[in-house]
Amino acid sequence: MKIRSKRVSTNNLNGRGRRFAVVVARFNAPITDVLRDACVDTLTAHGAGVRVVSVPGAFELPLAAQRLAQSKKYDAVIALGCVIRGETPHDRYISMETARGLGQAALTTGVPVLFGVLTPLNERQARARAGRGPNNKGAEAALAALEMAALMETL
Ligand code: INI
Repeated sequence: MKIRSKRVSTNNLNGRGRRFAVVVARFNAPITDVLRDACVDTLTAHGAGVRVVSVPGAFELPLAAQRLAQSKKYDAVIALGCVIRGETPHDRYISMETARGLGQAALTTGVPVLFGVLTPLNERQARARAGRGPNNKGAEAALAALEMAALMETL
C-alpha cells in the first residue's frame, strides 16, 4: 500500500487579495526553472499576486527569504532550489544549512517560508520531482503556501 496521503489540503486555497514572494536558486537552473514556473502558475491560477526573486544558489535562499519575509509585504515566501548529491559532502553542507536557515527565517519573522528545495541523489530523481505535469514540488510548495497563508489568519 502506498502511504503517500495528500499532504496539502484543498481547503482555503483562494489566493485572491494575497501576495507571495518566490525566491529561486539559479544553480541547477534546468530543474529550478521548472519548479519556479509551476509555482508561479499555481499561485496565479489561484488568483494570487507573485514577485519572483532569483539568487545564485540554494545557500543564498535563506537570507533572501528572510529579507522578503521581514518586509511584511507577503503572505508567505516560497524558496525553490535543487541540491544534487555529489562526490563530496559539499552538497550536504548546503542542503542542511539551507533547510535550517529557511526554518529560522519562518520562525523569526512569523511569516510562512515554504521549503521547495529538492535534495535528490541524481538528476533522474530531480527531474521526477520537477515534471511539467502533476509531479512538481514547485506547484506543491505553492499550494502549501496558499494553505499556510489562510491558516495564519485563523491562529
Ligand atoms: N547550489 C545549489 O543550489 N545546488 C547545488 O547542488 C550546489 N552544489 O552542489 O554545489 C550549489 N552550490 C552553490 C551554493 O548554493 C552557493 O551558491 C555557493 O556556495 C556560493 O555561496
